Amino acid sequence: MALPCVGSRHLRFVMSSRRLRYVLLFSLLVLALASCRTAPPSENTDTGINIALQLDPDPPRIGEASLLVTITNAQGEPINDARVNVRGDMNHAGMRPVLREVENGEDGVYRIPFEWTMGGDWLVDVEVTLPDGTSARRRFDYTVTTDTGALHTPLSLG
Ligand SMILES: [Cu+2]
Repeated sequence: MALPCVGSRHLRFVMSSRRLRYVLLFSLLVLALASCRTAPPSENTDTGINIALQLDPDPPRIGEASLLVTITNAQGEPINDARVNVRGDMNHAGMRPVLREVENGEDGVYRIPFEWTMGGDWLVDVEVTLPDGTSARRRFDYTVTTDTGALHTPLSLG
């Protein structure tokens, strides 16, 4: 499913000249950047819609939680009439995503009830749609701890 992040070894045979080698390296770099992008852009400059996400609790742990999505326009003013869709997914196959949709923000903040159903690495996709149909999307990643807090001590290995 995921594209390979490094160049295949069998491409080596075509590197007959130095120039070709640079072309190849550049192509591989572009491919790598396209398929391995981990950090989302800090804002959606194309639409002017800014999406920020805070967690409660933070750091996240298994169980009930709230996502606080803050949406502002290019001038930094709050947007309260957007539809916000959230999809929480883990980085492994076979898991049911956690889906949420809310519509009313207050001071640009949309409080979304959520649940971290499993510990591990999560991807949270936030999609914002304005009444005029303009939409923006941003991806966040988090690691959800299995530690439930002070009452619980994880078993040590070995
Ligand atoms: Cu999982």
